[in-house]
Amino acid sequence: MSYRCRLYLISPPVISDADTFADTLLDALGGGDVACFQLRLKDETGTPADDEHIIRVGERIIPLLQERDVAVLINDRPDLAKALGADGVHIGQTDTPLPAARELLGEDAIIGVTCHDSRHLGMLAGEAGADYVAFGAFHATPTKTPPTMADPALLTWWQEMTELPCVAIGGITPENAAPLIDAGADFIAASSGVWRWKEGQRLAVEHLNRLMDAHAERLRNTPETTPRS
Ligand code: 3NM
Repeated sequence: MSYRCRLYLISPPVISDADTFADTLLDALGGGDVACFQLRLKDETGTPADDEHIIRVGERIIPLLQERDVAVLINDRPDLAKALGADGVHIGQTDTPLPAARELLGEDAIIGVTCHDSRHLGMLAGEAGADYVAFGAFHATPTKTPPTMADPALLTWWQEMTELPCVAIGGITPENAAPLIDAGADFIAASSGVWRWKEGQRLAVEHLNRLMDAHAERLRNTPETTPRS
């Protein structure tokens, strides 16, 4: 059996105009496969946008994403995920606890948990019923001051030990994603690496998909030597 790593797109931290961003988003989606989109409107200090703004942006872009089979996750806020009809939520270690998010959103919702660089946090999230865990940051990023830096070997370890999907996050660009895909990430998460990519968001999505295709092709050709084969 083989798998293909997929792209997990994170919104830019600031979206001033929902209509303008909707066009930018459609351009990005034209670059290739995107598994999911996380709406995360927070500045570098971690201060979130106000609820009305998140709702305004969400109402504008969620239908565009869902009608293209891109799952939509809301950062930190199960209540807003429910209000907006999103597919799930991404929670940090200090946000709403997973059981409360599950209670609110139900069994079918996708709930992902930030686990920094910690196998232990990953295991706890798995036991609590997370649908994926996110490890990072793998590179310096302008989007957030990451609390930890993670090593790609963590992805390989996780991939060998568990079936729960892992997301690599933090400072990932088309230029540096390949070793993380090779290490065993099920998803590559990117915000600035797409929205600030020098050749534009569409080419960033295209480039990342090419890397993932190339990796999946290598897995198919050497199934016995690769993780999850
Ligand atoms: N979490 P970019 S790093 C949201 O390390 C987030 O937990 C991180 O944006 C972590 O792709 C990060 O621009 C920022 O680095 C992701």
